[in-house]
Amino acid sequence: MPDTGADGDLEAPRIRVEVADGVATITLARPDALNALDRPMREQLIRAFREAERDREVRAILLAAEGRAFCAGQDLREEFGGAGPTLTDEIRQRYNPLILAIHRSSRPVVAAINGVAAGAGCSLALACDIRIAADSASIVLAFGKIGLVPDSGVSWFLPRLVGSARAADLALVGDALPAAEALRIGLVSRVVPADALVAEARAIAVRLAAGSPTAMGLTKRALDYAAGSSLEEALEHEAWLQGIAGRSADHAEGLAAFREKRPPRFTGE
Ligand code: T3D
Repeated sequence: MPDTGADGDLEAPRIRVEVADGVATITLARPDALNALDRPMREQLIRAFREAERDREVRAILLAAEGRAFCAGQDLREEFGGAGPTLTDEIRQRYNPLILAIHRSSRPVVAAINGVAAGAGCSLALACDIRIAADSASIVLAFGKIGLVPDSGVSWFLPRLVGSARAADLALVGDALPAAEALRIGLVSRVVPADALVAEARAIAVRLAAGSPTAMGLTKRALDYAAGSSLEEALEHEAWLQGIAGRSADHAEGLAAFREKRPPRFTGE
């Protein structure tokens, strides 16, 4: 694949998107650079997640990667400042919208972490709802080693996932975390043999796609809201969301399927 991103060609192909069985599989496809994020890749990822949000056929999203790495983070060959955008510009214009597009997607997003997830590559994985790692994968914050601070949501996601003590250790000491340890501390929820990763992650995504889109989207909103609210606020928010879910055709279909002892056919209505 020609590596034409440096000349400003935002269309230089960096990802693949396939939709099947209700699942949009978005694959990072720059394996020669360990799927490092250059501007075309960031741009194409934002577009892919936004398009998936608009596509009614898409009921779950799988974020996967080609080659031996998941993503080595920011492409360190890209230059910032001078006449071009600064780091802060780029973070505001592309990284932050990308993280928000993933995290705020109404569809469940599964990350299949096939290899190292470093720096902003780790951020991509943390923004997903479910992380499944190959037993050979690892997670490394990497920011500190090159004199940067955790960005793209790491400072927000990490303590919520693993607690403040472990978050500080990972961010400040910066050692690579092998998949088994990532599972032990709750940074990923499943670890599978490397050769089974894509099939296992896809199977989970297909199961999610068969669920109620209404319930999936509202469940994500409930979890997100509760992370920043008091118990009283979360209880009230749950009651409000349950009102919406309870009036949905998906709920009626779920009840009918239960009573008729058949699998439900959810429509997202
Ligand atoms: O906008 C902003 O800049 C702010 C945002 C910052 C967010 C960030 O992501 S900061 C963190 C950036 N990422 C890193 O610092 C990680 C750098 N990479 C590594 O530490 C290592 O490559 C890995 C631990 C990921 C993997 O190590 P290893 O030994 O398996 O592979 P390697 O030999 O180091 O790399 C293989 C190739 O990939 C190599 O290219 P070559 O020599 O074969 O032509 C290497 O240069 C390239 N590569 C790896 N990471 C990057 C990269 N090329 C560009 N950018 C990278 N991040």
